[in-house]
Amino acid sequence: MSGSLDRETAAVHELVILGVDRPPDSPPLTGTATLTVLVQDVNDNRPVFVPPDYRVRLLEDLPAGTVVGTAVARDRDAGDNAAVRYSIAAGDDDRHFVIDRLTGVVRLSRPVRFSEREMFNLTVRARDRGAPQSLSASTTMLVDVVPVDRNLAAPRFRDAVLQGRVRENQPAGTSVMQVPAADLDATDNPAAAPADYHVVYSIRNGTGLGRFTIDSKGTRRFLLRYTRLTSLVRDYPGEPVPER
Ligand SMILES: [Ca+2]
Ligand SMILES: [Ca+2]
Ligand SMILES: [Ca+2]
Repeated sequence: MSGSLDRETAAVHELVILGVDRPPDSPPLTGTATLTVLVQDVNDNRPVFVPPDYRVRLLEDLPAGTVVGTAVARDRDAGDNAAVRYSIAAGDDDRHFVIDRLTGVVRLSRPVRFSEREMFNLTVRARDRGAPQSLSASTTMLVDVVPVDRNLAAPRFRDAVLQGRVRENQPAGTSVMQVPAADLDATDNPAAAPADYHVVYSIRNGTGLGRFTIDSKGTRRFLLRYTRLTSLVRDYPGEPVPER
């Protein structure tokens, strides 16, 4: 054997062998044989990711089991030397993700919230099963968490015009009436967070401005006389929504 063999270039070589005798008194006779040489594989290629890195978008709040992305690595060797196993090597300390060892499919193991994490930088490793030495390669999978607008409903008072009565000369702090505003996110929107339906009250306008107060911390009442007041309610994260 001379030169080097590379199974990945040519896995089989065929040789024709010639034998010649050398009789002193007659012409030589020849015989031939065909020799096939199979080049056995050595683990001399590491896995290569295709494409070399990954960037995926992931909607927040999707359930466990959702496919996030798929890492694919090719290995030019043969047999176990090309059998790739995948793992997440770094970037997932809180174990939001799980990768299929054989297919490279990355799935959610639990939902992610944009408010907690806006991006993950996963290191995905592919390792072949070559012996005595296995080879590996790493890539990054950036996961951009995409927020979902969960605040769908504005707070609503039961009526647009409300009337309360209070006798004159009552001491300051006398409760006039309770006017809760309902936010349907609390009851009809399973994806809503508490801030999406926690209602804050304030008095915005009216001739009684400064004489009446409204509790903004959830007792849901305000002090109101028979003067006209315009009130405004807002749920926490959004822009204030004028009462209709
Ligand atoms: Ca090889
Ligand atoms: Ca290999
Ligand atoms: Ca709301």
